[in-house]
This record gives sequence, C-alpha cells and structure tokens, in this order.
Amino acid sequence: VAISPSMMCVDALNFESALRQVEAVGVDMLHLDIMDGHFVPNMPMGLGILERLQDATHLPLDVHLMVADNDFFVQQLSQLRVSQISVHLESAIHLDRTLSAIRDLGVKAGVAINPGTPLSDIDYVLERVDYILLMTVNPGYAGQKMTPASLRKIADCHRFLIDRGFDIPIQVDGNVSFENIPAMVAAGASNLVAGTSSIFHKSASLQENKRRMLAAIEAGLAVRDQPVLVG
Ligand code: S6P
Ligand code: MG
Repeated sequence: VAISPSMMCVDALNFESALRQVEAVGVDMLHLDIMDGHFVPNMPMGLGILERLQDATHLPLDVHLMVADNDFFVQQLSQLRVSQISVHLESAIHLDRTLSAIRDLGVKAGVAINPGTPLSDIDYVLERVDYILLMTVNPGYAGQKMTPASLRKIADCHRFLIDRGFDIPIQVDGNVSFENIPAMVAAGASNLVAGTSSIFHKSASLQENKRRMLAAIEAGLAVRDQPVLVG
C-alpha cells in the first residue's frame, strides 16, 4: 500500500522544509493537487510549484488535476517530469483521448471520480488507465469529512475491477484518516493520499503520524478479502 502525502496541506511559507521532512520520513510519492478555481472553487497551487519540484526531489510526482480544461494542463505537464496524472471524468469531454494523450507522454494515466459519480462511467476506459482515483470527499479542500458512501464505493470498485479482469490500483483521496484507513484498505484501496487527517495531523510529528498510518494499513490488510461491514 503506497502513501502519497498531499502537499497542499503544508504551510506554503515553509514548503521546502516540509518537503525535506516528508522525504526524511519516507513516502512513496508526492500528491500535487492542481486546481483551477473553476472546476473546483479553490486554487492552492499552480504549475510553478511542479516546475520547481521536478528538480528539487527524487520522489515521484503524483499530479491530481481538478480543472475544467484537462487538455491544456496535460499539454503544460508534458514539459515537466511527473510520474502520474489523474483527470476528472466529470470535466473530461473526450476522456478516452485525454487518457491516451497522458500515456503517450510516458506518464501513468489515472481517472479521478467524484463521490457522486457512478462506477459504470469508468467502465469503457479501463483499458486506458493505470490507476483509479476515488474521491472520498468532494474535491476542493483539505480537512473535510469522508462522504457516507465511500467505503461501499471502494469495495464496489474493487469488485467491479475483479469482475472485469482488471488489476488496476485504487487510489483514495479525502479524509484518509487513521480511523478510516483500516476500512479503506480492507475494501481494496492500495494508494492512500495522506493529508491533515493522517500524515499532516497536527497532534504529532510526521514520524509518529507515519507510524500510525502503517499500523492502520496493517490492520486493514489483515482483514482484506473478508466481508466488510459498512455502517
Ligand atoms: C482535495 C484534494 C485532496 C486533499 C486531501 C487532504 O480536493 O484533492 O488531495 O488535499 O484530501 O487530506 P485530508 O486528510 O485533509 O482530507
Ligand atoms: Mg487530491
């Protein structure tokens, strides 16, 4: 199970020291939320930060686009060293084409879906995607509560992929908290976007928060593929 800290959660005035601490604690990739203030009502960071990060860290860059004009941003990202890019299906007009354009860059392509979007909408792009990003909050802000159907949807997505013969990782994003991680992992999540409710939780150090995350992941893996009770 991979951990991808959401860098919009760090203090912008101390970005570099936060980055070095995240690197020191050991994570799998960095989650970069690119919002346009249009598809979602916020814009915490832009392409400039990616431009600086590509040379400043060895960690893979996991870019989550929350924008109206996906093709414009994919084009901009083609100039940068990023490892994976997810686009929201809700704003993609030619989703299949956009996903294939991402793969043509030699970058992993992800399809991101909002809490209210049905899984059936991704059915015919499964051949084009390297991961699925399930939003477990409505996109735009850190620090929100998980939407109520999230655990059921992760389990349904896991089953949906198995039924169709696809082995595609599920990334979960939004309130991936110490409390929610066991059930999310048990339901089939294999990439955790970590924000204010886990790795950047104010109550403890990054080291301690990461330790708690690993324990929560273990607890989830221990009961994976056993029936999950969703309350
Ligand atoms: C939200 C964004 C996310 C958040 C993350 C924060 O639109 O895509 O990546 O940064 O959810 O984590 P938390 O634990 O504060 O919800
Ligand atoms: Mg995100």
